[in-house]
Amino acid sequence: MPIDATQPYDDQNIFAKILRGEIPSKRVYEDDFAIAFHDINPQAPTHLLVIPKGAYVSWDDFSARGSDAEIAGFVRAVGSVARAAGLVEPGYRLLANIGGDGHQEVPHLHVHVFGGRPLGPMLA
Ligand code: IU
Repeated sequence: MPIDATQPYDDQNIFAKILRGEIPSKRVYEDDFAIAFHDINPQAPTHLLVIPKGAYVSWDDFSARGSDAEIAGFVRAVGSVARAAGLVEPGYRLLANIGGDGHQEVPHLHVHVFGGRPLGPMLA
């Protein structure tokens, strides 16, 4: 079920538990600002999720409350994850689902990284 992205942050959400290591994940990257792990239901040969370490529900929440260092660090982390996954030359797709109409299901901000095959035109 899509979430209301204006809700307060719930520290019991599944990605918060993955971040704290309370639930296992196939982690591929970590730095001061972000972690990345394999999506459990991959939609492409490479399907990773990058999440900020801070407690943010949505892009709006992150851009309003996140520090410049966190925001810059997260953007760099997404780039590093794509690079480390070997996706720079063939190309890849980034996607962030936000709120109800965006069909966001997990209330911790995350960016999907898709790659490993031609992805076709973007679907709205
Ligand atoms: P969203 O619609 O952008 O919120 O999608 C959430 C994604 O998180 C979706 O692709 C799930 O397969 C993925 N996921 C996961 O990787 N591990 C989990 O424990 C859960 C969801 I729950």
